[in-house]
Amino acid sequence: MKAIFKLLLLVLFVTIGCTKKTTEKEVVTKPQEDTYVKDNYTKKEVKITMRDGTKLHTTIYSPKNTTKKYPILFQRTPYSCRPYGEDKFRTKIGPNLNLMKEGNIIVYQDVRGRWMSEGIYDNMRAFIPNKTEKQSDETTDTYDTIDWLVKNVDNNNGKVGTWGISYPGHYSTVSTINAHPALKAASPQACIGDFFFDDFHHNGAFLLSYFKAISLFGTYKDQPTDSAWYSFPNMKTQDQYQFFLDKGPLKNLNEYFQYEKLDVKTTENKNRIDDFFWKEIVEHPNYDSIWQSKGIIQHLNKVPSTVATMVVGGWFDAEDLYGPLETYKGIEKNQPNNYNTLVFGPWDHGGWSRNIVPNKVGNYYFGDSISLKFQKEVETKFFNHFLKGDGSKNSGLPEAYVFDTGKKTWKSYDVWPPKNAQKETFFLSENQELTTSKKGNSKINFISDIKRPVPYSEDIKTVFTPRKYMTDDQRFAARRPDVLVFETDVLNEDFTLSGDILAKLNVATTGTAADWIVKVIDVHPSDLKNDNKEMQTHLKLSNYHLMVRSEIMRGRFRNSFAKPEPFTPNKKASVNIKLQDVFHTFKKGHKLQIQVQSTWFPLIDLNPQTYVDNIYKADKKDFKTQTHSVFTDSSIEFSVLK
Ligand code: PG9
Repeated sequence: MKAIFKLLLLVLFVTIGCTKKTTEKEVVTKPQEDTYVKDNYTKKEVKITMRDGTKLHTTIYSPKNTTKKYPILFQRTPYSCRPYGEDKFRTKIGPNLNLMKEGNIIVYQDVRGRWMSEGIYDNMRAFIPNKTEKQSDETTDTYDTIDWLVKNVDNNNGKVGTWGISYPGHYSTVSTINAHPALKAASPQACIGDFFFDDFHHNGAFLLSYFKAISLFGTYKDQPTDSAWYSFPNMKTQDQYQFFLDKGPLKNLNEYFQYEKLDVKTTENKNRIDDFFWKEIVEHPNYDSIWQSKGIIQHLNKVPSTVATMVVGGWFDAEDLYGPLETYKGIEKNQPNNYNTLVFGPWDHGGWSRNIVPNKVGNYYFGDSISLKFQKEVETKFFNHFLKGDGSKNSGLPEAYVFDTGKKTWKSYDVWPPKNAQKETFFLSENQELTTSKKGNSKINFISDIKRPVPYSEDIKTVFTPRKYMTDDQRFAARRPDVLVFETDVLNEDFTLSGDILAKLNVATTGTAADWIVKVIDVHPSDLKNDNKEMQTHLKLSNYHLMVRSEIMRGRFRNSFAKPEPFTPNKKASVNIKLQDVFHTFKKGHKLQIQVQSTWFPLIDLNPQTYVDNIYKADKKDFKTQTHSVFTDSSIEFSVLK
């Protein structure tokens, strides 16, 4: 009896001890930093009036130490300046903790039509050329705000920098266009370039995986509010693949975008859409004037040389990859004398801003403290040079600072892509070979079964936006009959890709419509051991099929994004797919593999595989299983670093 009592006591103490230790641990590590901002900054909230009279809510954090002057670091956002109230403080402000602790004036603004700002929101509001004096767009809202800030905020040194990730990154790009003279530095990061190629669409194909995010940007409001006015659809499942497969045609999702519950028995009600963003997506399936007017890349010929830019992105960013790459290239092309630099690292969406040691994307580990070093040695240096330093072009930072995701090392180049990158063509040959010599002209057939589309991930999950899949192991796909696989022999030397990739497919289909997906994969040797403990248990690094890059082309847009066209059944057709830049060494002992497929579900919505004018309005009867073919004179052109 005594022994049992002793044992129970021991168990009790151990339990309390653990709990106590945990509690102590939480108390000890409850960082002083949680109150750092409140202890070292004052906070003001102002409504700044734009030239058309609209008032935008702006939050200003100023260092309490007023013995010196500071630059203004400014972010415009649709995601709110929360917390609201001059007595409520964020725990972290600014691009990173280094810049927060050094002391800067840090400003956030709710963009027009969002949260506490007045006005009506418009996604990727189009730039208005030849504006009248009172006409406003996002460039003038930025200009008017900067003008007010430098004239009214105490202790500012007259210099402004903008930064932001994703949508805030887009607004940083916008800040450079016809920029205010006080704007000296801008760092658009994972910046949206164009919603027909970023986020919601890839080459016109709809990202069904963004379904939950639509109402965040499409729920109407016409009054300032400090609390969320939108709600997210409740899918009532963790298995999005099954949910969307069961839902069928996209128009069956309209019911999730009706504000009040309607009697959806009537056809009119069933198809009614109240969400203005979903309505915009449904009514504009092609790259028409609506989407074209919203793209920001076309306006990068209006970035004055007074603004230094540092564009930042992640090689495994599932949301905005087109945007940062095209923004950097657009400024290079249009403003060749500007100070314009690029940083691309082994990150997913916004990974460079995280204060964590192990840098991983999904199952794949790239190293420790990569984001922390970027923040301290690159991002902080960039802003200090142009906002506190001499602002010359000799910043000490490279033109292109890029991470080789195969070798897991940083490289600096004075141009991106590197000058010594050369085009090299490989053919998708018979016997699943990927060879530099064209072999014959046969074709490989596969059945594209719309009832069993190729999953884009093995995970059973429901996402707000896609993220992890960009480095997911692709073995599960390689073993499906509707995924064509082409691969090199085991490489006998390192093989480095640096720049974009162009897949030139020659295809046919028994139908009149099809999607084409190409994936570039690094097949790892089978004798590799796991190098990070968080790898999903069903996976091993041994023979890991790392996806390095992937892209889709909705076949109807193969010749024009504005003027779609059907395929002629069983007639050979060319489909070219540009895959975004990579910087990846396929190491000796690895293999380079290409996968080709026609469904990628539910990352992308299902193509009916029979041509309809508007897939968002297609009926169940339009969806048909078809047989597709890939001809073995198809090829893929790489940018190879010699
Ligand atoms: N570009 C990202 C996004 C846009 C729209 C919907 C969901 C995500 C972002 O701003 O994070």
